[in-house]
Formats: sequence, structure tokens, C-alpha cells
Amino acid sequence: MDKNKVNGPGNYEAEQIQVLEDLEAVRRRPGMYIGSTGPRGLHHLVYEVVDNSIDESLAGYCDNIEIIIHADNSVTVTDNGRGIPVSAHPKVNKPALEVVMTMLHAGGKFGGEGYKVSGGLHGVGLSVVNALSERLEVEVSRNNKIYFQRYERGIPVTELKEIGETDKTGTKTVFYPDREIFEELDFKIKTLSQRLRELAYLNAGVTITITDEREEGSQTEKYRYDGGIISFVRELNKNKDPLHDALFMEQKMENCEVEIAIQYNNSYVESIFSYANNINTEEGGSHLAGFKTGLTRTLNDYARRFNFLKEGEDNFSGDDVREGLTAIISVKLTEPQFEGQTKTKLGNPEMRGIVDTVLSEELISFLEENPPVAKKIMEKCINAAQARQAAKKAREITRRKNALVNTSLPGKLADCTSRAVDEAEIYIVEGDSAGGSAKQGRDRYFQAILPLRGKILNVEKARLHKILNNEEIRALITALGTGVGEEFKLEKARYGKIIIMTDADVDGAHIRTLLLTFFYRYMSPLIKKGMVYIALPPLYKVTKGRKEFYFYGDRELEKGLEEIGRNGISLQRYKGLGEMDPHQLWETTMNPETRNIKQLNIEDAMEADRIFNMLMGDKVAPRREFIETNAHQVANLDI
Ligand code: 0RA
Repeated sequence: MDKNKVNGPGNYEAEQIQVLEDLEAVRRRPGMYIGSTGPRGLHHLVYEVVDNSIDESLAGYCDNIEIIIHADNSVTVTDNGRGIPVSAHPKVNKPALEVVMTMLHAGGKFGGEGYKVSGGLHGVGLSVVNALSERLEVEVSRNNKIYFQRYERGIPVTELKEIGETDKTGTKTVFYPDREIFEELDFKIKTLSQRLRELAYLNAGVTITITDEREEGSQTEKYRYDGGIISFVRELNKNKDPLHDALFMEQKMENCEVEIAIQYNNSYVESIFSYANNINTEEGGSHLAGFKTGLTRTLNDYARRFNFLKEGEDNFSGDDVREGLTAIISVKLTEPQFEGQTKTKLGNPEMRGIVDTVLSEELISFLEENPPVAKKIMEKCINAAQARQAAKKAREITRRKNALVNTSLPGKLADCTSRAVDEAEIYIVEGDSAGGSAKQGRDRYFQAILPLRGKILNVEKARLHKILNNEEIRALITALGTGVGEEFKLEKARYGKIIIMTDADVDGAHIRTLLLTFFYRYMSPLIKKGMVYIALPPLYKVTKGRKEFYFYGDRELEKGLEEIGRNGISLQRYKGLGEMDPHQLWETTMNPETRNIKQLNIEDAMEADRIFNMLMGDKVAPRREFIETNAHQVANLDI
């Protein structure tokens, strides 16, 4: 009897049975290996193959990866790495290539020294892709030769054979996802490109090309970022106003590598993305935790040392130091532990201290060497801290005010007589003079008027919580009776209709945007219930003899003039509500019989919120654009 059959090298039969069993397992429960058999799982096949090439680039042997999506939804991935080894694997006496392609978990671990770092979400390896492919062909260039082997549903259907000569090295894999396994075979180029681009950012210097041959004339995208994650951060901040050039920190150690890129911008949002072995660790983990503690401590230390924080002042909080921060943390390590719901939380406890140390050491020396940048970052943190403290105060004040609801209405409110919510309405009017006209022109039985002083606030510069601190806004909250935010109570509303009446100009649009954003964020049930309206005052008055005509837009005016005739008429363009006398205001904008009011919905409010955020930024171009389009809209109100 051949003793090899029992155990030891060359135990073909046992190996063969194992291979078939594994294959069967993968095909029976694909979800266990690639997550799903839907689009995600399908795309995962591509990532799995590409990840193997990326691993080869991490080992320092590959800088070019090409992906082609063919018209029949097969995929080719080519790299210029060392090529998968083809020599006989000592244990099973098969070519190493065949082992990699057919044995679960054979992947990178075999081949002696192999590579240090390995990516891939599940790290399932090429054998899984092979098992789930109707057909897979692999071509290896190595030892000046080209080798080829073909598989069907994971089973070799040809021997590994030499098919030519070459002076290059690399691996080319073509696979046809199995239609028996996948619900659909349609690759989404956008999904793929996004991930490939991300990989290019995370692996500086590697060129990744993707070609979609299904497109007419075929479409190619090429990604290569020599700056790596520093380019990534700059890209993320592209439409923002950075406070300084992005800064990069890195450290390579025996078993791991840490890269960090950060750049502050003048917005109030934090965008921090963390990666471990090229996987987006959406659930965070030790590396992210280390980054955060390191950042908070370092900036506080610096602030104390250089007197940006004085004695008696509180330390910056974590939120303070991350306001307006864009950052990428990318770590690569030999033995990653992925935890959490979606296995996207890095567990390795040692990474916390490592990232913390890299960040603090590098950041502190950067700050010391670049005082002007340090000053900008300090000012940003101080601002954030002050805003946080002010917001806290504002919340306390409104809370106190809420307790007084209905007892001390604001002095400037001209309330209505009716206490029936379904008939009572409140006009929020821009400016004292329009407010005066509205008070005289209204029907005081059911119409209340609350004038807001013209410039409520410098809308662009105000954080929303700061707005809560504003006296005008507080008057509004008290008048409405509902309270705000978590304490909002719809049943306490004092009016059934809330009508915003602002001038038909840019300032008016600003104030309207602010109010709407405010309602959206703090009193959204009012909008959802359809209780918020905007008044649409006319833009023109045409007088002919003793008759008066009002027009609400340019086109309407043109049409009207055709009918009325252009002779002998007088045309008045209203610049603001204040130009109308009380009677005119009643007639055109307040009388329920003749007025135009537009009920607002949640989409309008969301749009306002978006515009508000844009107005807050310091970018001139989008704001100018807003003003231009808005001025145009105002002049063309379609009613
Ligand atoms: C194991 C060992 C060696 C290379 C590879 C695997 C390898 C795998 C893939 C998968 C796709 N492209 C790849 N390129 C290389 C190195 C063996 C040696 O030359 O020392």
C-alpha cells in the first residue's frame, strides 16, 4: 500500500475530497463567503480578485492593476505583480496556482514568506471567486513563461500548461460569475469605480484602470494618486474652504503601518474616515479611538502651552477639536481583527496606542514648526468651544422661556382676538415699517402680526444654535406657543397658519431661508402638518384711470399689459412691503379672498436647510449663484 495515501505529502485522494467538499460548501451557501448573492455579492467578486493584486502591491511588487468589464459581464483583472507561483506545492504535489485557485484559505498564507499584509473584507480568496464562477481562466507570467489554466465552477478543466514566453511578470484572471448563483449579473460601473478609486487613494502610486466595454466605444477611468490619502483629504475638502494645506503623518513598524492625513476647513462638520487593510472601518475601532484621544490631548496641550486656553478656561472637548476636520486614518497590519455588527470595527487593542502616538508626536512638531497654521486651528477650536457653551446657554434660556409660554407674549406681537387655533393666523413680517402697515391693514379678529427686525442676524455666519439665542427668534417661539426641539408640543400652537411675509428681494430670501430652516430643525411638525406658508406679495402695480391691477411676476405683468393696453397707464414696481400702504397690503397679501400664499412642505424646508448650510460657508461663488438664481426666481414667481 502506498503510505502517501494515508497521510503526508501527496495524499491526493484526501486532498481531492476536501477540495470538492469545500467547493460544494461555497456553492451551497455563497452568502457565508461573499455576504449575499445580490448585487453586493456580485461586486464582491471583483473586489476579492483586485484585493489579491493590491496585496501584491503592498508587498512592493505591483503598481498597475487593470479591470475590464466585458460586454457579456465577464471580468478581467490584470496585474503586474510577481505572478502567482506555479511550481509544485510540496504538500499536495500540485502547482501552487491550482492550490490557490481551488483550496479555501490557501490564499496568501502559502508560498513561504508570502506577503506581510493582506486585505479583503472576508479574505476569502480566489478559490471562492472560482467556485462561484461558471468559468475562470488564469494566466500567469513568471519565469519568462506564460502559464494558463481553466476552471469551471471551481474545478480545473485543463492542466496548468505553458502557452508562451514573456519577459514580464504578472497575473491575469478572467471570470464569468455563475448565473446559477447570482440573482443578476449586471455590474454597476459607478459602484466599482468608487471602490477602485478609494483603493487608489489608499495605495499611493498604484495605477488602477477600469474599462467598461459594455459602453459604446468603451469607457476607461484611470486612478492614480501619488499623494495617497493626502490627495483623498484634499478631494474631500474640494468644495470647502480649507484653513491650511493638508498634512500627512506616517509610521512604518515591524507589524503595522499607520498613515494619517488631516485638513481643517471652515465648516462645522467633521468627516473622518478610517481604514484597516484598505477596508473602510465604518464602525470605527481602536485606530479611530487612538486618533481621537490623541487629537484632543495634543490640541489641548498645545493650547495650554501657548496660552490659547487660559487658566480657568475649560479644555476643548472632542467635538470642539473635530469641528470642520476632514481626516483619513489608514492602518495596515498583519493580523487584523474585525469585529462588530458588520465586521467593520477594528479590534486590535494595540492600534489605539500606536495611532495615538503617531498622531500626537507628528502633530505637535507640525504645530510647533508652523505657528500660523497652529493659530488658525486654535481659533477654530476656540470658536467651536464658545459656540458649544453659547448653545448650552441658549437651550437653558429657551427652556426657561418655554415655562412662561402664554403668559408673557412678546411686546412687539400684535395678537389677534380669536383664540381658535383653526381660524387664527400669524404673519411674520420682515421689518418694522411693513409690520406697521400689516398691523393697520389686518383683520385683527383672526390675524396676528409679529414684526421681525430686518436683519435678524447675519444669516451666513450664524450657527443654528446661536440663532436660538437671538431675541427676535425667541419672540417668535414665545408667540407660537409650541416650544422648540425636544420640548415642541403641537397642541400648544396658538395659530393654525404661520405665514412668512418677506420682501421679494435677496434679503427677504435670506430671512425666509433662515426661518424655514429654523422651522425644519426645531419645529418640523408645523411643516409636516402644512401649517407654514409664505406670502407672495405682488411685484408690480399698474394703475389705469381709477382701476388698479397687481402683478406677481414679470411674465404675468407682460400678459396683463397686453390685455390692459400700454397707453396711459402708470406702472409701479414694489421694492419692498414697506412701500405698500395698509390698504394695499391687505388687498394684495393678507385678504384671504384675494391673497396669494404658498403652503410649504418638507421638501421646501429641506431645500432651505441646504441653502442655509451653503450660505453659512465662506465660499463666494455658490452664494453669488444663490443670489443670482434667487433674484431671478423672485422676479418670476409662478403663481
Ligand atoms: C503568493 C506568493 C507570491 C505571489 C502571489 C501569491 C501572488 C498572488 C496574486 C493574486 C493576484 N495577483 C497575484 N500576484 C502574486 C510570490 C511568490 C514569489 O515570487 O516569491
